[in-house]
Amino acid sequence: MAAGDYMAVRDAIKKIIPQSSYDDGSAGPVLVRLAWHASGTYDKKSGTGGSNGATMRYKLEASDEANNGLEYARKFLDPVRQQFPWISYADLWTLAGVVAIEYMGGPKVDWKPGRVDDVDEQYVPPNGRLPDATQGEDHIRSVFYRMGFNDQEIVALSGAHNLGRCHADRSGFEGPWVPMPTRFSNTYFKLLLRSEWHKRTNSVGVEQYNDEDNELMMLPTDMALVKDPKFRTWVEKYAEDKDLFYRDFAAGFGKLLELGVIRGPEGKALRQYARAKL
Ligand code: DDH
Repeated sequence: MAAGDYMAVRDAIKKIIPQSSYDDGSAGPVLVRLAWHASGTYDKKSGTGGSNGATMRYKLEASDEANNGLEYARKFLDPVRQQFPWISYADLWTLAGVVAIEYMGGPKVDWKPGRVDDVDEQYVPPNGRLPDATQGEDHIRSVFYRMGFNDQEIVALSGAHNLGRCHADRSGFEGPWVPMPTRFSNTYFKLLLRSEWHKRTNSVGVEQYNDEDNELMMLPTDMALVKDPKFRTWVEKYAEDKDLFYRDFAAGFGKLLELGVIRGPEGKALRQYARAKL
């Protein structure tokens, strides 16, 4: 297969998404989460973090509690990487997120190659940069403003919780947000507004919000999106207008994957470019 044939890589990623013995039969949601966590370490002020370098390959970042369970996503992608050894892990992880979103019925997200893996361990971002689900609106804002996002983008990106589920042995939370967690939609926003959510202590002693039947769940950070008036305005818009949500989600996710990726003259990204701009 010719180096640079990203269409072939996309096809190979699509083939590993159905996983009959995993979760809801799909690797899609955990692949989206890998792309997000690989990128969401970005710090605008210092230019550190972000998807370039695939620094989650290093133990320090892989062992950040927030990244528990992402080893599944990385393992699902091993055969793809074996088939296309020329693609950087940084490109593969971000592309897999984009392919998974589209595969599950979500919008097309712009994606550009060029991320590189040959990044020294000293550039691994410190642990603790990803959001903590037990917190509220101030914490959410400080984490996402650090990356350069505004309130509207925060709510749009949070719509990724239409996908997948929480696992007690990974985060301490348990359950899916929506009844069809492998189908991209704006149901999460509708449920946030329409259902009654009850604070419950789950089977491993962690507080979360559940619906009447204990089938669906919300995190404390999800609830902050309807409590905070500025966030709530956007939750209402996205609950009403699916096309608007898809458009804004695609823009936000595309921006997320580009954070800290500064390409040199030949399109190759270098961590050093980001640092030189400090
Ligand atoms: Fe998330 N997320 N997320 N999330 N997330 C979890 C699962 C998934 C937070 C916490 C959690 C985003 C924002 C936030 C996905 C995508 C995105 C879990 C459960 C926790 C906890 C993990 C587990 O137990 O396996 C918090 C806090 C925030 C926040 O914004 C404050 C964003 C922005 C995205 C994105 O993709 C743009 C996806 C997908 C999952 C489902 C993973 C799976 O395995 O299924």
